[in-house]
Amino acid sequence: MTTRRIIAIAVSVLCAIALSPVAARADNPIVQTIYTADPAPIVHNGRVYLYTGHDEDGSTYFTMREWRVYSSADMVNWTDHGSPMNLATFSWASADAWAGHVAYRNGRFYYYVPVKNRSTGRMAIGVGVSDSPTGPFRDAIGRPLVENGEIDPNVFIDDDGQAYLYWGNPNLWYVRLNADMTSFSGGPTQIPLTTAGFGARSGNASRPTLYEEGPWVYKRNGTYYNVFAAECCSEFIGYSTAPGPTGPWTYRGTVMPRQGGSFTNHAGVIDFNGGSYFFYHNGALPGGGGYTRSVAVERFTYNANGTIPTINMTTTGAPQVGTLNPYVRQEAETIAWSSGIETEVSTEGGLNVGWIENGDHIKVKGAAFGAGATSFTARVASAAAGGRIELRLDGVNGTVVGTCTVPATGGWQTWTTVTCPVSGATGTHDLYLRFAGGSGTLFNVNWWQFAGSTGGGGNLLTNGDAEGGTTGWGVFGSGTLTSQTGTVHGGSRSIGITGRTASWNGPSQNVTAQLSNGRSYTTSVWVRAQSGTPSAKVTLALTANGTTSYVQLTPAATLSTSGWTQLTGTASVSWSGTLTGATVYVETAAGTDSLFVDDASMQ
Ligand code: FUB
Repeated sequence: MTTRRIIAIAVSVLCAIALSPVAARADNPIVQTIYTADPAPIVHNGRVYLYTGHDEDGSTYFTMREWRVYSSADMVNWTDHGSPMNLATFSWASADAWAGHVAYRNGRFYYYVPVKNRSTGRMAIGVGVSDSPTGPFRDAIGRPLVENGEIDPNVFIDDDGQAYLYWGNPNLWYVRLNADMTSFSGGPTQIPLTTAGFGARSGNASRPTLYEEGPWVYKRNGTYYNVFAAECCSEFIGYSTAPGPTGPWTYRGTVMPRQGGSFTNHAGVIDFNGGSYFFYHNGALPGGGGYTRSVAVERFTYNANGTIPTINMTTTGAPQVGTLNPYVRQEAETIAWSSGIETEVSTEGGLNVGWIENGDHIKVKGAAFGAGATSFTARVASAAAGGRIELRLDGVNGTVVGTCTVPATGGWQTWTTVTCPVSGATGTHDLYLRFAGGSGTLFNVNWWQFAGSTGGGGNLLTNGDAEGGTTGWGVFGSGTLTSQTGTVHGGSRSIGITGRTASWNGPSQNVTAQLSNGRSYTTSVWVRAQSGTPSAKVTLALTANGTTSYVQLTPAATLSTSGWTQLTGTASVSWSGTLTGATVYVETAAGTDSLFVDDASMQ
């Protein structure tokens, strides 16, 4: 029996005892499929990417072999992107994939991590690099960036472009990184651990201040903050502030008191979409503790004078930012809460959900069905007998709005698409995919998507998933469209465009007949560069009464050649007089790089 299975049983027993409505189910910790630790969140292109360590099941030490990455646009539904980097990435490392931090610069992501150097037996800081926030990362320099036996790297890039790498336990160090982010100028410098700077600890002559490990340095309104794990064991989270990135630091007190069943804690702080968020870890999952930790998040508001309020751990977590669109393809591994399931690498790209047994479930929070869904489609595979996906609202035992039968497909990675009717799914609800069937493992799910009637949230775009070749697609301006099979976001086909001669040229669809004046539309298009790192967005050209105007349907985001970027946004569309033309198209801010487009929707 796996730990996940024990968790599933423990959770369902607790639910039965408490008899509490499952709709009120906690959303902290963020990840339920594995134990995660040492959160390191960053914001990139409108999403939060959360990098974590991975505590192995049943660990009795910090047994950690890989790092993991999750992302979210709404702070409650988190997509599992798997492992972007592991110990084998660093040929010179032997163990201890401990607390890391990712920094973005010049189109690349740099992942700084502490690992044990095989040849010296000491902890050293390695640096991975990738073109994509979800990896894969490769060893950037083939050796430790810096090594002094200490841990927990954290990078801060100041407004003047100078990057600083901080790390340390028991001391606190920094070094000035060069613009390449993989070398440094000057030597490692110790930040004086004074009691004025980091608080006084009693009864430990070798550690006279509260600073323990895990520095997290950032700047807000001209003040530099260092939020750190304090006074092991158990640790609490404290913080200091300074007028500059290297000090002098002044201790400001407690951010998060000792609590949560793990003797370590580890902070990550970001601002996202107008809110401030504090990430930490605890032992809250069944089987959890000091070596089987879980990452969680709380939203907070700075005090008017810039100080950080005391933040306590909760099981509810942060409130949702916006809603989830059930009418675009959603990865099955996009999860607010799950019970019993695990994730694994899929042959169709990304991850799929697996190890599904009777009674397991996935919750996604705040699915905006609008005027109503009419059908549900899922990508499924089963080497066993298959089973059923029950679509329930607001609770694992909530109203059933549809049931999809999953057949045997002859293999756990032999994928087929199933569709079933849906009725009664209107407005915004927490959606539960409850899995049912016989005994043993039932089936896998790769992705799912609802469809709606006209005006009820259905996709205005034809063949948005590109599985029907180039049907429905045209070119805005110049370029050549092809149906691609080698590089796809989902399914087995995408749209490719080459030969663009202007930045505004791109794959397009005519939606003149589908638009309603004054309505708000949510657009989502997955795009990938065939060359370069262009900035791309989705635009709507509206022609009414002989005049053409342009509506930006999504914010611009930087593309890469190594991964897919979701362009998504909500915009109001209105015009005066008679609409004679409406074309949705993908364009770039500059240049004529060739692109791939897949899984497009507008509703
Ligand atoms: O996860 C291993 C170690 O535990 C980290 O490097 C520390 O920050 C503590 O959380």
